[in-house]
Amino acid sequence: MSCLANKNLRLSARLSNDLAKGDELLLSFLRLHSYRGIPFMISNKTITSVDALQKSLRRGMELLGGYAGEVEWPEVAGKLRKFGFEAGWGRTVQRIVENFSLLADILEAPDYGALEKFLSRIPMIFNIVILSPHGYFGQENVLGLPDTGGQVVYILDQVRALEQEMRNRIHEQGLDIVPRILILTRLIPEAGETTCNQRLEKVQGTENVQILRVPFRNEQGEVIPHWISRFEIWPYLERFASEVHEEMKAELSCRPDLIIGNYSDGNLVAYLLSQKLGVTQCNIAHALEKTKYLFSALYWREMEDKYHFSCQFTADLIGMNAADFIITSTYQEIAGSDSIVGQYESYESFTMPGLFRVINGIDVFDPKFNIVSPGADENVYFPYFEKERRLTEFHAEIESMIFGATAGPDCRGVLADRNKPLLFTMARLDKIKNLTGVVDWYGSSENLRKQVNLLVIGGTVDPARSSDSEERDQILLMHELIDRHGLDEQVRWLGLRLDKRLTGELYRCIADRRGAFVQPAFFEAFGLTVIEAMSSGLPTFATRYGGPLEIIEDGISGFHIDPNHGEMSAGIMADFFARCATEPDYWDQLCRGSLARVQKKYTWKLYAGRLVSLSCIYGFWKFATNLERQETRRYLEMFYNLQYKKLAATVGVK
Ligand code: UDP
Ligand code: LCN
Repeated sequence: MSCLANKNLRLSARLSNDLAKGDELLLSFLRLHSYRGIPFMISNKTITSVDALQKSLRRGMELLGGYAGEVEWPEVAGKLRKFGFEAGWGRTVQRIVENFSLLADILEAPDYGALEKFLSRIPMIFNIVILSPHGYFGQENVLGLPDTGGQVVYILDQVRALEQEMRNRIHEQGLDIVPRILILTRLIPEAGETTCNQRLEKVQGTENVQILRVPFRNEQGEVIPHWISRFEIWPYLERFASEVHEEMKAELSCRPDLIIGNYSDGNLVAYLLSQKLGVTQCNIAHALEKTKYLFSALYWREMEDKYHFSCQFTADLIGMNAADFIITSTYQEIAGSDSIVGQYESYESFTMPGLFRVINGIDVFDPKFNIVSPGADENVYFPYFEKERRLTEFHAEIESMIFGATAGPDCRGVLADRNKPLLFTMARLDKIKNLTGVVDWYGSSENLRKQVNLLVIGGTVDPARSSDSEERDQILLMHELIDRHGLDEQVRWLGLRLDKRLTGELYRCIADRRGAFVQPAFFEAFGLTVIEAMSSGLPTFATRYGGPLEIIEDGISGFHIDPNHGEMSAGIMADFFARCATEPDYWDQLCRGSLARVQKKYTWKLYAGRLVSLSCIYGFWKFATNLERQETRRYLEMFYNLQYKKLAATVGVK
């Protein structure tokens, strides 16, 4: 963990140096602040120098010494304006004094802690644009569709938490501004049972957050009607970015204060927009493909037809180097662990033979990296024993989903023995998620089969209904495994897309029966299902490759399993259930451990507070280093135009 501390020190040292060179920088930054032409904090006419600012701060503090702490800004505004202050310092006198004195201290002696605190209190973030082009971005009926999983859940939870945080901060700053968030995604005319063909959709549970959808177009300008795999969207992104720019301008009627990109495509579009508008760019990877596929750089040619990694890794390099800051869900996502290379680390140096050789692709010690872990929606994923909150109205439906006596088009297998606990797994039916692996381990383990039933939710049961070739292969393999091991009475496979509240209640129903959750992926960047299950109180077994290695403390808040050693993993699960049978408190012990872990580390409230603070801090950082970064910007622009565009043109437009 020491490298992260180092990063903060480096950032701190640079900021302190810059400030030591001139508090002018901070003053110029403060003078920039306004909202739709109304200045905040400092009047440009009265406070024109650092000396004048220091004097005004002293006079301001003296004046406010005569007021009670709870007196509000409008009452003191007239007097403070005479010293050159405008709204934005705080709602109450207590807060205004705190901020005056913080700034006065910083101007006396720069200190990173105080600077960070002060910067995060400056009113800066009112409009946020979030980019997530690929997949089906919707609020219902989408999870489990190809390319559609945790990223959508993450963003929808993120915007709720962010909006709340922005509203609280704006209120505390004494301002009367309604924050706005726009999620920009792709409009898919042939949207099936989803709303992805609608241009604008309000996000439930928010005041002012919308999903704005913009279609992909071919070179002739015709709208592309169908879903396109995330591996094949590269030729559409530049045009998408420029249409997004127009639509965004029309919707917001001002420049956003922050642009957040998601995944390789969203980060590339975020780069194009941020560059055009000069807005702070934040990147979130979710899951970089590079480490998911063995030797994906070295053997890129062999994989090019299917995955187009030449485009994706080029886009990644541009996005991550252009970003003002990057947030990751875990530490290992940046720098890896003893047994696995970090997702970002894998971009440090690599070769794609015949294409390029990358040296210093990214510096994982760059202070732009920050760990800000997501949570699981606490209104949906709460402990099974909170009886009064339970959604009992779903119980009959859940009962028939799990134990229904007939299989149907969305279901295979009818459980013969209803008394056994359930081992539950759920994911998109991608190869990497390895749901077929868990069915194979289960089928091969007499010990596990004896003790539990297996419930699998993922994909569709009928291969003809899948539009994704990788998913189709997995569906066929799943059927083959159920046949081969004769599992129709012990495995229930559901190809359903559940409402999130139903999913929450399902985890709890599995906990009622003292079951467990298993996440067997070959690699999982973070793993929202892992924290959802843990938040419900379910003991969880999860892959040791990726985020779950950090989320779970082995044997305390769950268990690590190795997807490459199925027999061993099945053994760990079988031992757990055997121990629970003889030692009933053992299950409760794991349940308590899981709940404690998520409460401490994985909540959206923690996330939103940190992200808004970082946006302010890096907003200042961008301003402070604007000139120094011009060279990098030019290099990236060249890389984009000469390399990326050429590669994207090789992906067939369909
Ligand atoms: N999910 C779902 N139904 C499915 C598959 C997934 O509701 O058939 C949800 C799941 O509850 C979680 C998200 O989709 O909220 C998956 O996120 P995760 O991070 O586990 O994996 P990803 O799909 O992003 O790789
Ligand atoms: C994508 C993934 O593959 C998951 O591991 C993450 O949990 C999800 O995005 C949300 O970041």
